[in-house]
Parts: sequence; structure tokens; C-alpha cells
Amino acid sequence: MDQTAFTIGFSIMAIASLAIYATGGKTFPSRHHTLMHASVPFIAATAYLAMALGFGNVLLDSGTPVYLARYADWSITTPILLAGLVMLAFHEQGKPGEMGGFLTAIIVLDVMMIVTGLISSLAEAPFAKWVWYLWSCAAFLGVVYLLWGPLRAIAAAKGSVMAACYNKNVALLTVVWFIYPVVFLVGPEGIKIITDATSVWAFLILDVIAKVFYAFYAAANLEKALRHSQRHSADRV
Ligand code: RET
Repeated sequence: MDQTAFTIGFSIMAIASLAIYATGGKTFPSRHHTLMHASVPFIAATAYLAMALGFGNVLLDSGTPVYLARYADWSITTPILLAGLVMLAFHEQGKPGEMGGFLTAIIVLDVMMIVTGLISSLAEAPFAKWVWYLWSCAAFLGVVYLLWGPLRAIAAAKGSVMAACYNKNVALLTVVWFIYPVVFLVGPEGIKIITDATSVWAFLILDVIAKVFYAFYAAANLEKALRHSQRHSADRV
């Protein structure tokens, strides 16, 4: 258990939540994105606080530590991040029920990915562990498919500027999210190539990129796209 990493994680996430809110757009249509992105590190700060204080840190019979707060964090924060992307793809438009359907499907797949990942980490029998791991990967591929297939096409139909913004955000998110199952695989919950401390630091770095860096990156891309669309509608008047 790495107390330093958890304390650093708590501090970064708490400060980042305030910084994302303070610097983010406060008018429609950026305000709701600002609120969503600021809530993500707040949840993570809570999870790191729990891990630092030893709440939900389970030691399995095999000696593998499992941090339940990490999975609780991911099961709330990843749906928020995905909801932001679905909303960006639709950009305040779409047929009735369409956005709700996509939100439901992507969040169900995503929560299944986290829950089955947790089951895999708790499963000590190798066969069950790897079945659950693969099932979690299948759900993850479903999420990636929705982002790069139908949602990308919907974003493209909203014009090249919003589509470029969606594509940039999805590209960063996909690259970073793909590293999580790899760290899990090589870590103590998987094939145990890296130590618990290394995996805690690796997840901390990934969390900072996926939650904090991504929030600033996505906000900058959105503001740029909105400025561009405003300039073009002003030109047409
Ligand atoms: C697990 C293990 C089982 C296989 C897969 C996983 C994927 C996890 C992901 C987590 C993303 C977390 C983020 C948190 C930031 O807020 C559960 C590690 C596929 C993709 C982005």
C-alpha cells in the first residue's frame, strides 16, 4: 500500500476539481461540460482519500491488495466522461429519444466493464479471473465501438468543426483508456509482473491524464469549436 501516492492523488484531484471549475466556461453550452468535468476529480479525490485512510482496501488470501474505492470511483467517473462525449456528438440536437438511447447503452456497457473488472480482480481461481477479465474487455470494446462508429457519424453530421472537436477528444480518451486494462493485466490483480506500488503509481498517472488533463484538453477544444462556429454565423449575417 502506497500512502504517499494516495495522498498525492487526493491533493491533485481536489485542487484540479476547483481549477477545472474556476477556469471553465460558465455559459451555455459549455457550462454543463464544465460542471461534469469538475465533478470527476472531486469523486476521484474522495476515492483517494478513502484509499489513503485504508477504507475498502481488501487483502485477498493470495496476498493481492484490491482497492474497492478505485472501482467505485471508476464506476461513477467513467459514465460522466462518456456522457460528456455523447452530448458533444449530439451537440444539443438529435431526434427525440436518440441521445437517451446512446447514453443508456454506453453507460450500461461501461458500468459492466468496471463491475466485471472488479469481479476479475477479486476472483482467485485463474479460470474465473480470466473469463471475467475477457468479459470486461468485451464490454470495453462495445464502448469503443459506439464512440468510433455510430457516435462519430452523428458528430460528423453536425459539421466539420464540432466533428473535429469530438474526434480529438475521443482519440485522447481511447488511447488513455486502453492503458488501464494493460496495467491491470501486468499488476498484482493480473499476472503480477509489476508490484502493487508500481501499479498504484501507474493508475495515479493514468487518472491524472484521463480526468484532469482530459478536462482541460476537452474544454479547450470545445471553446475553439464554439468560437469558430460563432465567427461563421456572424459572417453569414
Ligand atoms: C479494467 C480491468 C478489466 C479489463 C478492463 C478494464 C478497464 C478499465 C478502464 C478504466 C478507465 C478508467 C478511467 C477512469 C478515470 O476517470 C477494469 C481495468 C477493460 C478502461 C478512465
